Formats: sequence, structure tokens, C-alpha cells
Amino acid sequence: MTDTKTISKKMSYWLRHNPAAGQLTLDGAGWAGTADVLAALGRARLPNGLDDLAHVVATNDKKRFELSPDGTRIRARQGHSIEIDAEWPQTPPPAVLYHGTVDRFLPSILEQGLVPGARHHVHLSPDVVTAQKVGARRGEPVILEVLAGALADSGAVFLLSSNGVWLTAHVPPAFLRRLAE
Ligand code: HQG
Repeated sequence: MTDTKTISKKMSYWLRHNPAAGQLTLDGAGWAGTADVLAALGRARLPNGLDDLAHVVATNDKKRFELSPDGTRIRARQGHSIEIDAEWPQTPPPAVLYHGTVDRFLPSILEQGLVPGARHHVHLSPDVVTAQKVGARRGEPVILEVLAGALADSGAVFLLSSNGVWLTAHVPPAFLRRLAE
């Protein structure tokens, strides 16, 4: 349903990047008041019943949003460019994780490693299929294996978000391998 996608895009923008655009304020962990988000959706002339919002949260393909247990607050699970401290639990990663990207970024990635760019962390996928989807947003996907276990052994911190995305600060080139096609 088109509205669901439009609502999701608007909420991603407000809750990750620009709360002021929705006249919202987020607390330190990224939460906005559910009623405030509903009001912002109304101002954007989008469906703004609590049921519309709950539908977006429940059906979002990547579980981007999280409602507080009592439903009064909502936040994006990750992907923020604004400063928030929604820290996911530090978790020992599996030996290998995956990163989906595209050919044109490889020279720079092989020189600098994976860097967070506009986000707070480098995002890594638990499996190749997920990484392919991430890479395919930009073109023909190229999959990198991340030697996550070894990187963790060398002292890097890995966080696991509640929708299965692994987050870390930087992956140096020595911990990257291009997956054979
Ligand atoms: C690349 C989506 C040059 C990196 C997805 C990527 C994911 C470099 C791009 C989530 C580089 C950053 C995250 C370097 C990394 N030189 N390019 N040194 N290091 N890159 O979107 O991982 O829809 O910030 O390969 O499904 O693509 O937001 O990160 O291509 O889960 O919920 O720089 O975003 O989820 O792009 O995607 P992004 P990502 P959402």
C-alpha cells in the first residue's frame, strides 16, 4: 500500500535525520512521542491514526521502527545520522559477516576499509542474501566477507541491533575478503 511506504519514508527521515522537519524532538535514545509523530503525519496530510502507525511498524520490511512497550513512544532502530545513544548490546560476532556494496566503492574500501559514512556505524549483514539486497540498492551487488571474529579478537566492539543488523565502528582492509562469484 502506497501510504504505508510514504509514511515509512517520512518517519525514517524525521526519526533518523531531521526531527525538526516534523516538529519533533527526540530524547537521547532516539525516542519521539507517538502522539507527536501522529500529529506530524497529519500535518504532512498522511493517514495518522494509531492503527496506521502500528501497521507501518508491524509490516515494515526491515523492522525499521520500534514502539515502546506502552505504545507512547516510537524510534528508529538504527541508521541515524543525528547523534543518539541507542546502544545495542555488545555481542560477540560470528566468524564471518557480510557487507553488500558495489564495484565503484571497492578501490576506496580496499584502501580505507569500511567506514560509517553518514551513519554512526558500519552495517554488516548476517548472511549473503541480506548483503546482496543491501548492495543491490546501488547497482550490481558485490559481496565482501568480513572476518568479524578475528576483528573482535583484535579488540573491535560489535553491537547487534534488534533486527539482526551487526554494527561496528570500522573494518580495516585486512579483515575484508571479496566473496568469490
Ligand atoms: C560504502 C539499509 C567508499 C558502503 C540497508 C555503502 C542496510 C565505502 C556506502 C543499511 C567505504 C554506505 C546500511 C569506503 C563503506 N569508501 N565507500 N571506505 N566504506 N563504503 O547506506 O551498508 O534502508 O550508509 O559499502 O538495508 O549500504 O536504511 O550503508 O555502499 O541495512 O533501513 O558506503 O541501510 O537499511 O551506505 O546500508 P549506507 P549500507 P535502511
